[in-house]
Amino acid sequence: MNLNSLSARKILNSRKEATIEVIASCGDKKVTASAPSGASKGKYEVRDVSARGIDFSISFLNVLGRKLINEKVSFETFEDLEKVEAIVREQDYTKSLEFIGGNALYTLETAILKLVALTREMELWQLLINGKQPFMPMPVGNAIGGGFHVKQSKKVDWQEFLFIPRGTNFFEAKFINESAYKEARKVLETRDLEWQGKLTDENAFATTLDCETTLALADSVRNLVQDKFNVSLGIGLDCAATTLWTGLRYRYNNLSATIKQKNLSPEENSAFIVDMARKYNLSYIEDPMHGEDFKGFGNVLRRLKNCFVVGDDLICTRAERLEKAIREKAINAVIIKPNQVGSLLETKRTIDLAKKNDIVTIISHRSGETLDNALAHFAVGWRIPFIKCGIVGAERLAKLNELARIEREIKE
Ligand code: 2PG
Ligand code: MG
Repeated sequence: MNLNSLSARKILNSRKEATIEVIASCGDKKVTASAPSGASKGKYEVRDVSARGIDFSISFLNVLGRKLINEKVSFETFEDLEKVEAIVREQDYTKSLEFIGGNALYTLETAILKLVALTREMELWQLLINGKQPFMPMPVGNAIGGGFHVKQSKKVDWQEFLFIPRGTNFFEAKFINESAYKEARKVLETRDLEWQGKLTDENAFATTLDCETTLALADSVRNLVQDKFNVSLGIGLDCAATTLWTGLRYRYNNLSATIKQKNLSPEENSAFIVDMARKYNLSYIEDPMHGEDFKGFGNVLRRLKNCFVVGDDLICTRAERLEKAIREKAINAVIIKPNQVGSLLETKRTIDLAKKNDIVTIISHRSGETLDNALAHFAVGWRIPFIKCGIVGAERLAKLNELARIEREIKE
């Protein structure tokens, strides 16, 4: 496939921030790809856009697009992205993609892959899966939240309270999460009298309750849903602990029903989280400690059985950080966010390393999202067992509905 056109423009994401969209064509085939953006970012993520601003990233893409067309660079496989990255690296050799921005590279590569798939008359996931057997990921859905995803001052300190259904198929699991979301609203209305209907950036309920009371609420919702549908539902947390870390201690503003403000030492923080995980039988804890604390993650992991201890800000989708986490036995699961590194080739290297070392992978959206559904295809194409992409809202449903469609087509 040779490109006939490739251009970039500015669009708004779900948080009404400007982001990049790439439009590419070959003959009468045309695709678009757009990039998400995080609010609670890891220190080792690439920049979203160029240090010179989003307009510079867009101009860069427009110039690069002309170069790819003039030089008749051809793309047939995922590995052909090497050709793009070789050119990009000549322009920007910085680790954090200071010059072009990670979202420029991410949208460019995603658009090229979509176009390759379209011209080869296959779906994006089929291009990526390389003839292997597909299986569907299970959804990890954010129903209640706080932290950096909420503006109001009275909020829960942890960023996300997640439901993880054990459905027999994706469609059923998605339905269970939607039901849990509806039940959560009803329970919240009776227990959080200060809640004014506010939602987080990911459309989760922005409770004013403290950490432990919110967990107890999630536990009631789990019981209700399990009884109603005779299914099994797990509860997870994304503490996003880097956002609470002051450099010495973890600052909580809404810790428990009896203790409001408290600064916990690293030992106290991990003890509190382990205690909560045991008490509420959590099956998933993301970023319990701040993004540099490999040892602290390891302490949590050692003390919990049957629980995913997940590195997000700790790893930032970087293979070398995952290597360190494996060496230090810090985690047993890892978040994969392609735009944390910009490069899809690097994203895939991190996934392969995780799989080789029995680290569970969870592909994830960002809190600021677009209607792009590529994430659903990455999940199936790279055979990733879990996808974290919210429960409701157009930009979240773009991925969930696409997965339901893919599942139906795989079955046919
Ligand atoms: C996270 C994400 C997505 P953000 O921390 O896992 O839920 O948030 O995109 O703001 O980094
Ligand atoms: Mg996270």
